[in-house]
This record gives sequence, structure tokens and C-alpha cells, in this order.
Amino acid sequence: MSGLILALDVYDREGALEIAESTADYLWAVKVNWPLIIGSGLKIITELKQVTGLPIIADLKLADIPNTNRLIARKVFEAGADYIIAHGFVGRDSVKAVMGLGETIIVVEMSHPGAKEFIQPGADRLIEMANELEPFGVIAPATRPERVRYIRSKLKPGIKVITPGIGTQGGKVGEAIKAGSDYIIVGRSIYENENPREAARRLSEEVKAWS
Ligand code: OMP
Repeated sequence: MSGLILALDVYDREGALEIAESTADYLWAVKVNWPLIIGSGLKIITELKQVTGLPIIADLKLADIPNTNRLIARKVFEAGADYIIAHGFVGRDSVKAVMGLGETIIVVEMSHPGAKEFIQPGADRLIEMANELEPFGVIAPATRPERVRYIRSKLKPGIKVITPGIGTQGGKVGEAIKAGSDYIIVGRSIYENENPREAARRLSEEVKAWS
């Protein structure tokens, strides 16, 4: 199964709730990142859950010592987040601190060009760690379908592959799904569209067609 995740990277509470409500029919989940949490407060997670009825992914890309990761993750899960995204490069102890509190998604490679500098060279070890810890899923780059295919081929079957980088960053839905993506993350191509509902509908049709 494949699904569409909205990356709701806006600051403003009303705008975020409006976009989430209008696109919810076509989404599997809503992802919130620092811009929205800084702009609207942590309570936006609870509000988005109420308005959409969908799972909420807190994309904080946690990358700290175990105690700090744990302190942050606790508050985020208490606010109603269903999944949290954590960096793997900080090591097993930091990731385990988050996984002990709720469903976790580990970054094993990123979608931007700079990911080639440090993250991509370490991807094999991050995949190995994911196979050992068995999180809900991993982040892989839709901008490099060949890397999505590689990561999928090395990962244990039950672990989901979640791919950002579609649309504005240049990735394509069909290529990511063919390469093994389970969930597609899209932000600007939906929320910057003059009709976010229609943009989400089109993307979700595309996701269905390729699944
Ligand atoms: P758009 O480029 O606007 O579609 O947004 C992509 C979303 O995915 C943003 O929220 C990014 O922070 C996030 N993201 C990436 O773009 N690349 C990554 O490698 C990882 C993430 C992520 O973890 O979600």
C-alpha cells in the first residue's frame, strides 16, 4: 500500500488548519516540522489531529543525546503525535530513547544535494541500525530513486520507506513508488498551489495509479 503525506511547512495556525482540512480526504497523514511548531505552538499537533482525524508525524529530526531526545519526544507524543522523525547518525542510544516512547521514523538518507557530503556515505550503517532496531520506517530521497531502490533492497521487509523530495525538489511519484517507496511526502507542491485540495487530489490519484 502507498499513501500521501502532506508536509505542512507553514507558520500560521489558521492557514495550516485550513489546508489540512481541505486536503485530508486525499492524505494518509499530516507531517509537521519546526516552522509550524515555532509559528503555532505544539498544540497545533492536537488541533490537526482533531480537524483531520489523520495520523500526525512530528518531523523534528531529533539529533541529540538520549536524555534530550527523550525529553522532547515525550512532550511531542503527549501532544498527540503518532510518529516522530529522528536522525540516526547520533547513534543507537539516542534513537532508542525516542523509540521507547512511540513509533519512530529514522533518517537514513536525505533528499537535498548536501546529503551526499556526510549522510549518504553513512547510509549503509544507518540502514544496518534500522534493521536492528526495527522502527516504523526510514526516510529515503525521492530525488534519487536509485538510492530508494538500494535502501529498500537492504531493509528488512516490514520497515516502511518514506520518501520526501517530490515536486519542488524534482522527484517524481512514479519513480519513487517503482523504486520501493511506501509513503510519499509532498509539501510546497500542495500548500503553495492556489488550490491545495485539487493538488492533493491529483497527487493521491498518481500515488494510487502507481501502487
Ligand atoms: P517539499 O520540498 O516542500 O515537498 O517539502 C519536503 C518536506 O520533507 C519538508 O518538510 C522537509 O523538511 C522534509 N524532508 C525533506 O525534504 N528531505 C529529507 O531528506 C527529509 C525530510 C523529512 O524528513 O521529512
